[in-house]
Amino acid sequence: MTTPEAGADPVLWSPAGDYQDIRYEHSADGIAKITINRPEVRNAFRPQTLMEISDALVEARENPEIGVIVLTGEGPNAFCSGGDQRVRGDTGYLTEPGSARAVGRFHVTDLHIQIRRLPKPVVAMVAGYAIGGGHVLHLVCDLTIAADNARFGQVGPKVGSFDGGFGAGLLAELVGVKKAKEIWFLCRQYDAAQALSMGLVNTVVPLADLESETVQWCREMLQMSPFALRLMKASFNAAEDGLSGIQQLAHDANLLFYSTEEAKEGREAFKAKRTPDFGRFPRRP
Ligand code: S0N
Repeated sequence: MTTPEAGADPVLWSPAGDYQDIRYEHSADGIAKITINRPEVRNAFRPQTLMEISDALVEARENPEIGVIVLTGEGPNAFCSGGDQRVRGDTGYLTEPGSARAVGRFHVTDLHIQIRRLPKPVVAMVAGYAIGGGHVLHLVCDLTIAADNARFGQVGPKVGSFDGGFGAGLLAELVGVKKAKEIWFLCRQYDAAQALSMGLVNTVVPLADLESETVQWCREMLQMSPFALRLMKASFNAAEDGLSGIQQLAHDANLLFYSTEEAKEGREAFKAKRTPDFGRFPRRP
């Protein structure tokens, strides 16, 4: 069990999984916390890290006790510094570097989608650097709570890479196209106050208060209707995600439709091998 830091709310985090690159924990009141635990490389991710985050996200999604998920990095120095350059091969990031079976790809591609598809709010809790692919990770989260020592930026054009997916499109939507191009073309770093003023984060708090503030935001969301939150998240994403965004929203609507007498009449008639009687249901204006 991880005890709270001085000044933090009394959150006792209980281990909820056994991983190598991350810590996965639950609070008693419905918050799941995923911590990238590689501080020696500023919490850079290798394929193993991303697979473990993905696995924890599946648990958090399926677990009915969990309402909100926090994604963070270990220690005060970094949220995440992006892909681990030491395992970057010529065809992507390598799952088994050095071995004949080493295969490169971008595991983070599917993770971005998984975070956006997850029907519960995902909150990035950022202390220190959110850089490169680590910056895109906070972008794809629903909210970002930043410590006053946070620093944000993209490094792709400096280190021979780029993310033209959510890393470009979402960023442009958040801060405007000109600013997004500046961020990518010049690879500058921006401090927490600058990030707040350009709409990149939701709030900035002293480092010592980061976890208690994040937990407070999570607890406020835990008071809300889970299905309304789910539908709002799907609605925000629908425009950006095109047909797959509409699909999410439509399937959510179908989830609700299943509980109506009208939908049940169709199901029951089929099972009873009779003609359905939809005549008693209103044709709503
Ligand atoms: C984060 C930075 C700014 C921190 O600077 P600071 O505090 O001065 O610390 P350092 O001394 O630089 O670092 C401490 C130790 O950590 C190691 N380290 C840091 N970042 C990484 C990293 N990303 N990979 C491996 N090691 C890292 C340092 O080497 C140092 O180690 P020691 O103590 O042994 O010397 C600064 O560290 C920095 O700028 N880091 C590099 C940032 C970077 O290049 N990130 C990768 C960018 N690319 C991606 O993220 C890929 C994203 C991706 O997967 C993708 C997805 C879809 C489409 C495209 C892509 C794509 O490839 O971009």
